[in-house]
Amino acid sequence: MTGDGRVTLSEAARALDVHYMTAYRYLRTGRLAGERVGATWRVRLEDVNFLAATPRNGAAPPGRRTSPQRRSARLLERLISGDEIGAWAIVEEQMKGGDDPAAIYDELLTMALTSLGESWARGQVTVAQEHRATVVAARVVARLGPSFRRRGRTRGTVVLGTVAGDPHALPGAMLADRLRGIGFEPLDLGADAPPEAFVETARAADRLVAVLVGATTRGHERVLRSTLGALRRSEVASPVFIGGRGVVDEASALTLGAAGWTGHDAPRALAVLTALVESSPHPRARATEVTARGRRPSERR
Ligand code: B12
Repeated sequence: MTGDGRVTLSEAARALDVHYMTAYRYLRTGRLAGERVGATWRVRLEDVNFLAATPRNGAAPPGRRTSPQRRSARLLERLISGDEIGAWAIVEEQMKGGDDPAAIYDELLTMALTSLGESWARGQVTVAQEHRATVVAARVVARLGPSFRRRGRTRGTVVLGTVAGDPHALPGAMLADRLRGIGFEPLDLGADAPPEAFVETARAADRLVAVLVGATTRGHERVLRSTLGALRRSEVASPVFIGGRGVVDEASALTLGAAGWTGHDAPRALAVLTALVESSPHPRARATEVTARGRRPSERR
């Protein structure tokens, strides 16, 4: 063992009583986190001991689950390595351990991406690593997305997107899935969405409940204002909210002309939209009324 609590992969394989190639596969699939030092792999003895106590089906034994911080750190290592298979193995392991896709998004992925941003800001992660990590995270989100699908009639459409000039696409993609998970039909415009894209999509939406305009970085006030202005001029009658980490608080959202603020995380945004539809005496009728230019869909055809 080295002085820093790490062992070589051969030592880890012996401790786990598996072939070296099996231990290597654990590395490749993310069951074991490792770092390459020259020609050899080093892994933390603590992780080896944890894996040794974990049943072979991948589920952590009751009472032996690692802390959320440790789990998101393991995921972040896989993201930064550009290792989609390993990242997905960690997600699957969490789901076998009882987490649902919403928890994977709101805790595991959000924590990993937040600490990616902090490491980038401290200069500990390069721009290349940040890009690789984001691509793998996006692929994980794409794989998890269909599990948020729900049967039955939806609670109405929510158009959402991130304003022109802001390249962050994952916050909207993750929020869209979370909205679908509680029964809304999301129409996600992705990142860098121009005002006209919000207008066109909102006007064509069936049973539009609300439009959510987002910013992940600060300094987008001017374009937030112009997007809201374009929606107002086009007579989209549904409420337009703004949110995301680039919008400081409710007061600034209201100052910019929004109907309200959806906050900095998915649970708050879901609560705002749920309150919106539940506060209406006739949510479905109301959702039908708030179509583009104040006309019902039948009148537009
Ligand atoms: C990945 C990433 C990037 C990628 C994005 C690629 C992509 N395809 O998405 C790239 C590399 C392009 C990038 C670029 C930049 N980034 Co960046 N990035 C990140 C990082 C690491 C993850 C973002 C993410 O996906 N988060 C995951 C989700 C879950 O985040 P979330 O905000 O919690 O999302 C929830 C809420 O927003 C909420 N929500 C509530 N209401 C609403 C409403 C709407 C409409 C939406 C969409 C969401 C929403 O729902 C979401 C789901 O839970 C963050 C770190 C972080 N803390 O997030 C930095 C971060 C956001 N980036 C940052 C910065 C500074 C930049 C750059 C300006 C850097 C630069 N100087 O070039 C540029 C932007 C350049 C520009 N043109 O503006 C800073 C922002 C700091 C600030 N306060 O403004 C952060 C926080 C990093 C840091 N710690 O400093 N970035």
